[in-house]
Amino acid sequence: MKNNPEFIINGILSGDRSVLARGITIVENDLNGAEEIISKIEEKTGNAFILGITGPPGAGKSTFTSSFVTELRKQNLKIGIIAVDPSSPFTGGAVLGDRIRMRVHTKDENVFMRSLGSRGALGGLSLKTSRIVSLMDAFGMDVIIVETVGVGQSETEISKTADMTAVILAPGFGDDIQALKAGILEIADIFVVNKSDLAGADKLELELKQTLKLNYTDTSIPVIKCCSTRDDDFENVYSEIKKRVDYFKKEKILDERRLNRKRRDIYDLIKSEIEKITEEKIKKLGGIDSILNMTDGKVYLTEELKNLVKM
Ligand SMILES: Nc1nc2c(ncn2[C@@H]2O[C@H](COP(=O)(O)OP(=O)(O)O)[C@@H](O)[C@H]2O)c(=O)[nH]1
Ligand SMILES: [Mg+2]
Repeated sequence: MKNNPEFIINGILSGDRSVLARGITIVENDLNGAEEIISKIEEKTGNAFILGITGPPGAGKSTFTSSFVTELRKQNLKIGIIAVDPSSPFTGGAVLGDRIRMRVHTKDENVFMRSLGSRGALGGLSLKTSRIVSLMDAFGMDVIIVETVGVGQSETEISKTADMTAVILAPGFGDDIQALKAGILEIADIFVVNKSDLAGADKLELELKQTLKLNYTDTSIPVIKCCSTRDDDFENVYSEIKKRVDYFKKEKILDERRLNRKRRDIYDLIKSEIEKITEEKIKKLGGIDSILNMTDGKVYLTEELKNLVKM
């Protein structure tokens, strides 16, 4: 009863936090009813602004998120936070979450935080993230922040769920700009130079601006310097990000991003269906060992095997 799709959908649309949590669990683990929930919730989405926050571990993403959320709450905005940590199957996600919770608004009814690990990753983490974003969007969040660790391909992929991505750097973590993964620089719509209280922040800012000037055609990418352990800078952080959002809206960049997100999600969805079919097929053929027997232990597609797969 409690997992009944209709119950979940109504609960989410009426703003019930515990039902939202349950709905996320259903979608995250691909439990019965997930597709129905998603299909009915989709039409209620599109209101939230999705901000991706990425960068090297330790740069201060969670701390930044926490202070930024404090500022957003002054504007009375409802906030969803998704912390994705694909490298840590179980506890990692929770640790990230706890770290955010330490400062952010545990008792604030208008902030909802969720951690995502890589468990149950069938279908891909970006698709899962995207779907959880949709649930939060339908729930009525104004802003949804997706924090991902900025290393590797999968994180870059997840960041494409966002309408806009802020890359957070800090002295000591990415002060050698050249060493930064090209991917992380390319996905940035905004740069944040965090830990402005530490030596090296000015140098990092300067180097970053020079790199941008040399390598980028889009000269509008802002570099925002701040200290995330204090709230002082965040009025400015907010107004800089707001300016960028307005620019994105004006240039219709958001529409394009959202269409791309849909394209990627449906692609991932089909891929995950094919994955399921593959699993079933292998089972039908008697399991992976009997398939190896068919090929005399060699790894190649015999005509017989090809035909069996197609059947
Ligand atoms: N000095 C200083 N430390 C910071 C700042 N922002 C974050 N930190 C610290 O950097 C460490 C890593 O921060 P965290 O937000 O967990 O980084 P994440 O891994 O990118 O999410 C923590 O010990 C924070 O307290 C800052 O602006 N200045
Ligand atoms: Mg973090």
